Amino acid sequence: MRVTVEKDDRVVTVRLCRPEARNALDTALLTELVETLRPLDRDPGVGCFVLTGSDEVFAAGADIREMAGKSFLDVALDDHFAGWDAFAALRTPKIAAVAGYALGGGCELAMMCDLIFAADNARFGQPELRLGVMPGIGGTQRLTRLIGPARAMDLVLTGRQLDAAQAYRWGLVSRVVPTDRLLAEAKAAAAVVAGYPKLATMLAREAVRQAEEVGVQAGVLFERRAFHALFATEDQREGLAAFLEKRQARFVGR
Ligand code: CO8
Repeated sequence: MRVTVEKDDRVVTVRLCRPEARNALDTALLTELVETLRPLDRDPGVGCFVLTGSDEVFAAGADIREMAGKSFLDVALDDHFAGWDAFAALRTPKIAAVAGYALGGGCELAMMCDLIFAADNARFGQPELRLGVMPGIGGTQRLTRLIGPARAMDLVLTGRQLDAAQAYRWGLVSRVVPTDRLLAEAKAAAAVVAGYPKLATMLAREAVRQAEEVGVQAGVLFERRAFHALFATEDQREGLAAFLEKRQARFVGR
């Protein structure tokens, strides 16, 4: 088993646990992760995912041993790493709770999540050039959008690491917390997200994601249509009514 899963009410916490390889992201881990999360993604009883590692390592990137045996044809014909797109495509909001190293594919995996919370010992980096390869699951694109081309180019071309404070200043992470508070903080935020109607959180995160993909006009149109769609839900009526009646909303997920 390369991942463990724990459910608290509407929050599912997935922990990468391959300590002997510093949570290197091999095909078995990918398969287990995606097969675990896919049914939960569709489960109306699940409102947010938290993805975490250990206190020392979030993930040390692609499994270098697994990559070492492969030729160009192997990776090209197999479209190696394309399976990670299935993780990015999960629609339930995901929070990466990163302590320790998030390097290469580990940093890229964190960036596939909607929020990154960093422990004060977190270290982010894209060191792939040192291995004669380059980022391969979205790092060149997501890092550039998050922190801008000058900083992304610096990290990708030098392979140097970013500590948590700098990652926060550069906008890679949303919060920095003491390592021993990381999971509690991530789960508490996840519980807030999971307390909202799932469809509304899914559409809101998709709309924010659109900003990475399209121009403002098309993005605003996407937002408007998603906004309109929520008027077809009971939860929208309940949320507005609860405010006006000065009471707590009771969402039903429809
Ligand atoms: N792959 C395979 N095994 C690894 C990896 C890895 N990425 N990282 C560590 N290990 C193994 C080591 O080989 C070692 O195994 P063994 O005990 O059998 O010798 C064991 O884990 C412990 O490693 P260390 O002794 O190095 O542990 P430290 O705690 O001293 O250091 C570090 C931890 C800093 C994380 C260090 O292990 C390290 O630098 N690892 C490599 C980081 C790296 O270069 N990552 C980039 C990989 S390339 C990549 O991600 C390409 C992206 C493309 C897409 C990715 C899709 C998933």
